[in-house]
Amino acid sequence: MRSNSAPQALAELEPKRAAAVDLRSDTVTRPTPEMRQAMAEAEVGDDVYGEDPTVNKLEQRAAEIFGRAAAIFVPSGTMGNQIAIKIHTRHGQEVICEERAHIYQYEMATLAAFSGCVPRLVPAQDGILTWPEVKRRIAPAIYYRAQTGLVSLENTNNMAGGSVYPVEVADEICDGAHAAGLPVHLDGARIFNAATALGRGVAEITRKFDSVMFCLSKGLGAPVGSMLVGSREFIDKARAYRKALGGGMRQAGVLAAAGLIALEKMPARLQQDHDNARYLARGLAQIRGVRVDAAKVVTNILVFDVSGTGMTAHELCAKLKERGVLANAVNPELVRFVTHMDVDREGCAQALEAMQSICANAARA
Ligand code: TLP
Repeated sequence: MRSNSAPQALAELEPKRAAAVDLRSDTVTRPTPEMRQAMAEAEVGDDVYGEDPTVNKLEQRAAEIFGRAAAIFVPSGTMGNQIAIKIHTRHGQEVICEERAHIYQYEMATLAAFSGCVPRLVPAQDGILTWPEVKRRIAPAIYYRAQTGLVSLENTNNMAGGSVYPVEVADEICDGAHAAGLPVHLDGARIFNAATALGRGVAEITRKFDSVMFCLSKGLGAPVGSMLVGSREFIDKARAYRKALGGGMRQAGVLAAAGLIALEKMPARLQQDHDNARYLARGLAQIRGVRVDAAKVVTNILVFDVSGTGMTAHELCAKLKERGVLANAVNPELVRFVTHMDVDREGCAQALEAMQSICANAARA
């Protein structure tokens, strides 16, 4: 292990901000100057040998903050989720999840390719499952039915507009699943946003889950990386699967150093992103042809219906781009805006102005 001293000029390097108002995702956040400094100065070693002190510290802090025995640093949220699914299930089983779940929609069918499972999809109001809805999808113990291997929840639920599980609802699902002999995984990519919205701690709102994945590289601003937390035995298995997937990183302390700042300091600023998202939602609700319920925007994601504007979501996003506002279409009707630390209130006002003028032009045409 060896420590590197920072090149002098680095501290002065203010990262250049993109000119566009980028509402595509909170994944676009760039590391802060403090993160860059910590990265340059990080003590490092070979993490595959367990010898990177900065990675070890990050894993220890994540375990402490979540009140768990152990944690592991993984390159991405996708890898964290898929390792957890692999550990909890066997080939030929079903995984119960909400129909918009990231593990199903955006993880390249790894659930099937790697774990040999199929999703049992559940539609849910605002993306929030309840125990009765989960319970009726658990396969009966009949030899000719594929058996349920896992229940997986997502909090916040990304594509349902960043919705948040009330603690009692998630707890009841965990209790019910456990009583039925099933483990429960949490895709908590944005669990700090959920905790902020609920005014509760992450350990408290996740304590009943068997495993939790959360991302450092979204609203918390780290450049790369996610964490998986759970029991010691679970994390030991996760270490082997991470290596199998090519996720064994060497001097990963340069990344973990930024991750530590993300974990310790950045949750405190998430409320600003939530306030900006609510501000955007209120503005959008005034625009003819746009449908959004501002009261339901409780974190940093808004998914709104633009079918009344006469444009598809893709057409609208192309027009926004011409005006320096980047956003993603979820499908032909829905657009997603995600607020984060690299978009301030002024940027949000600019996005609203662009929306107003594009929709007014479309209405005239
Ligand atoms: N989400 C990304 C896209 O993949 C859709 C985004 O822009 O929101 N779980 C949830 C709930 C996520 O939203 C994401 C990323 C992940 C897992 C995966 O994380 P990464 O991108 O690190 O693999």
